[in-house]
Amino acid sequence: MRYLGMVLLGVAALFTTTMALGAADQANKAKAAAEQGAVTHTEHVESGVAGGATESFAGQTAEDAETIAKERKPFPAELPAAPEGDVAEVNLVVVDKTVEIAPGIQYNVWAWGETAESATALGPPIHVREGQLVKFRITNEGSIPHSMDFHAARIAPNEAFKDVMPGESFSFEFVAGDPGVFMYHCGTKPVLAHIANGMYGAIVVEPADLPPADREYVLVSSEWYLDSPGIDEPANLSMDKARAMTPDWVTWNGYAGQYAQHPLTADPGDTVRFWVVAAGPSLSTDFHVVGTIFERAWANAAMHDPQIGPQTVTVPAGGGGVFDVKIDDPGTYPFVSHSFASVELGQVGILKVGEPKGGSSH
Ligand SMILES: [Cu+2]
Repeated sequence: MRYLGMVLLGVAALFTTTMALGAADQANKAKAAAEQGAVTHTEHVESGVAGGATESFAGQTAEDAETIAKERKPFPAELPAAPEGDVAEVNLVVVDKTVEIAPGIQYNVWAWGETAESATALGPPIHVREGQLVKFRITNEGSIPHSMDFHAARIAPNEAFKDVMPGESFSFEFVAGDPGVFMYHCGTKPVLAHIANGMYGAIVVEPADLPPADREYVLVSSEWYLDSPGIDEPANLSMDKARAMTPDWVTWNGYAGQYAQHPLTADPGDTVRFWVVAAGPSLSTDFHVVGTIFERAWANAAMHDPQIGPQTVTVPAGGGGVFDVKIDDPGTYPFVSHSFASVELGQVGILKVGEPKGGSSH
């Protein structure tokens, strides 16, 4: 219970109000800053001196943070269906965008998505089956070069993972011959900046012989390094903080505490499978579900060799892991990185099993 108390205290702290600013004023400033921010940011990163701030903005949220968090639609964690047949077509568009990474915290990212409109930081979860041919196309509608590095591919990186100039598209294909969950990311230099600015995601390569699961969720861990609080105007990357590995926020699927506010769900007795990637850019995640023990854990996504019954498993930066839990008792079960500084910085969600009795009084 002490753990749960700590976790929920952490969740509550996420929504602590620290600054007063009218919402309309904030929106206008964000819009104006977004219009200028991309250029400024680009210049900074290209010159390698993006945002020199080292002061921590951890835990600072907008005045109406709780309302914002409640009303915001969470990033979809459900594993999408894999395409039928022998070919999986994946098309991603890259755009400059301002997104929210915590309640009321705006940040200028390099986003990608299936369309420019749907693009966000992180990219969408991709699901293919082992053996499928992945036909991939990247279209760069951003202002600087970008690229794609699929960890699921065995391919010459100098040919496939090359920079794509603004306004251009590039295609390559690979056979998804190795099952697991893999990171994908932009590999353009400085890679630290491109990953820190949202250019990452997860691709699930599902083996044919995996035991069935009732619910399947994809979780990507990542950290954010801000050059300002991101409240009065959108934050940009602080390269100094990124180099020092001192994040302001650490998130599941790009947004602090979103699944604490909007829990993932399961029925009692369900087998729930988490496909987890640690995108970093630099920190690993020590995956743990409070109140249960993993039925099976495919550490490092080595799908031929599950571990039975571990409590916490490290997912390294740039790596993946697959985790099954089976929970019979209704309740709210937090999932965290058990490196608890990450929980303090926003990396906590809730798996709600059944209809838990009462509130979260403990
Ligand atoms: Cu990039």
